Amino acid sequence: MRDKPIEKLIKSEEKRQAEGLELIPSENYVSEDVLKANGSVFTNKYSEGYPGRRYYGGQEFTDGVERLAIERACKLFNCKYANVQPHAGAPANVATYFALMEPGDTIMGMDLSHGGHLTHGHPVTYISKIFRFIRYKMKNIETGEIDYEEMLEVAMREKPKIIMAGYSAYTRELDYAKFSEIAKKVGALAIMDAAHIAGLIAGGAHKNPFDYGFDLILTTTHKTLRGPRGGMILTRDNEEIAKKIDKMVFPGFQGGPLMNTIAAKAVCFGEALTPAFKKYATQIIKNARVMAKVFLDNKIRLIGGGTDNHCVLADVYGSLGVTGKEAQTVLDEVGITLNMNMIADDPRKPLDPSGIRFGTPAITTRGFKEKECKRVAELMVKVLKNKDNKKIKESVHKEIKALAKKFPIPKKFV
Ligand code: DSN
Repeated sequence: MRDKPIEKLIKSEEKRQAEGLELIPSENYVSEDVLKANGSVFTNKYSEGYPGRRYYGGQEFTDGVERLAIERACKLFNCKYANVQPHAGAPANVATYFALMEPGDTIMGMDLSHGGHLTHGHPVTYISKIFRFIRYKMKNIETGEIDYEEMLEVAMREKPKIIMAGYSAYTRELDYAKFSEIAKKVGALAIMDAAHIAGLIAGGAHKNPFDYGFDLILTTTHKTLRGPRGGMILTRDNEEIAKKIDKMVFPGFQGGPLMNTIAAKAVCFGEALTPAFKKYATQIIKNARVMAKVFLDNKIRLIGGGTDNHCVLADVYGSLGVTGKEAQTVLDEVGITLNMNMIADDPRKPLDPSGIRFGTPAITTRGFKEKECKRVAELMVKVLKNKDNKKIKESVHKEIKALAKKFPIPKKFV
């Protein structure tokens, strides 16, 4: 590369990723093929519109790429329609709201501190000024059980047009049938924001919301799904809804699609259709459960009481007197990257909350099984309990580096 400062930063990031362990639950490593497609000449091409009806010439090959991405996405999630153009998860969510609602309409979503996402209506977002967001919460923070009775009661009263499921920091599998039943009762659409667990659904390790009557699944493509950074909107079988979505994504909301990213999405979906991906999806959960158990055995409170997915949410402040920010910093020092996170009804502030959130997608991609995950969790607890002990931190860092070396980031998965 001729741009030396940027080359140096890329190389440094490569080294950081290779030598440390990535436990941020929304991050992963893509295959060399995904990376190649993402860095391909399709980045040069404008292709506003959809396959067969574009506004620019020279679309002989872009159409093939987008058609393949759509076909594979539909096969993967067992649905009829896919829009693979959203640049990321937030635009996918916002375009969906605008496609299916009028300003002032009501959307019901999970409270942010109980695991919901900003785009499900947090007051800091601009969409919260356009639509009316109402909340539901967990009924029992210790088990993660959602308060379905309250959800029904509030939905009956407030008549939302959309009920959103799917979260950023939630560890239990959902009762999709209950969501659908409530949505039907009040005439709302049931929509799943599957960004975090799309790979678990695609790999058959989690139930598919479409099998339980959900109307749409919105997702990113770069988390458990292990593709390029991007978004996607899936519609089960309603052509009218799918048409509204297409119209809102383009020209309603976005301009030219990122064809290089769509090519990379197609490659990722192809990889996710293989038996190897099923094994990976199942292993993610086994690994997260082992890590959760180590924390529980050490009497560290977990929000939801454990995990059914890729993610663990620990109340480190309540259990160890270490704040989320301190935990994030001290673990970073020993080569473990994760993020501080609010816990349900957190008494502390978002920039120094009570919790940490960590997950297993990236280390599972690296080939970690239960044995290694148990060890990593033990080392995390050791560091958290001895956060000021330099000697312990040095020895843990050494062990983490050795583990990372033993499990290099793979270039191929199938
Ligand atoms: N930033 C994503 C996450 O880390 O969960 C959600 O947008």
